[in-house]
Amino acid sequence: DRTLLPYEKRAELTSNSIAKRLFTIMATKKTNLCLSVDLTSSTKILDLVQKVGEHVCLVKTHIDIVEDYTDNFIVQLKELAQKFNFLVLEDRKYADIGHTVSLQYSKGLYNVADWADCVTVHSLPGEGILKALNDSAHSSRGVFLLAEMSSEGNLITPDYTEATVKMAAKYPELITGFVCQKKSTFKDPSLIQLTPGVQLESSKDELGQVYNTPEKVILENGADVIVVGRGIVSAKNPEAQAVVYKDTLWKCYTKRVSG
Ligand code: S5P
Repeated sequence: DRTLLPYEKRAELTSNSIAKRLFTIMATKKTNLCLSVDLTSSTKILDLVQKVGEHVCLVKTHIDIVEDYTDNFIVQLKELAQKFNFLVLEDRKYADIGHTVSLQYSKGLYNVADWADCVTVHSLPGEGILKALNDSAHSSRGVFLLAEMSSEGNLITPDYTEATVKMAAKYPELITGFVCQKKSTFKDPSLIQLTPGVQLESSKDELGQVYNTPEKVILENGADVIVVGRGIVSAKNPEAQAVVYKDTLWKCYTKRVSG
């Protein structure tokens, strides 16, 4: 059972440099919280990350929702990443043919390849998408492959999930882990389970998002890194709420690994 091993042990098993760093950061900072900083103003993003950076292992961006993007925003975000020791995941969910994805990844306004430690990718187009990223990513980069989604009525089937996990096994140096919902989705302890759809206050939104509790996603469903967006971003006091999430999530993890 991969989920019973502590993060520091799993750090020793991985072939992907970002998975190694992320496992190590979690063990050192004692946090498995990923903040999904889904805000559209760069100042608001930087303010929030300044406040909660010390409590998270990973900051997840949707760079294409930022209305006032500049290269300097990235410089400042990366300075915060250095200062607080977290990694940056650009949640781009690439889903095109390999050639197009290699352009989307390393060209254009955002030049994601330049700054994101890892990115999210759909397996839908087939292996070419991973080949493309493998060729254009440098050695300290990672991919979280979408094997399942949190949203109601999504079209991913068990066969699709299984084929996704098989596809990932061909690229051990590239793959950091899976975005997924279930413990049974994969067995390899060197890969990281990133699980979104967590909120303490609510069980769904109006557009199909489904929320589970920290206990459920960590103890039952095998989550390693837990993505929280609006649970923190929309809280009255995001900093205080980030601490609540961090403590609750970490308690579930320590319970899990102590058997
Ligand atoms: O299945 C998924 C995969 C992802 S990456 N379901 C998700 O919700 N996400 C992302 O996690 C989504 O794009 C959003 O940025 C975040 C969840 O945000 P929240 O506000 O619902 O916590």
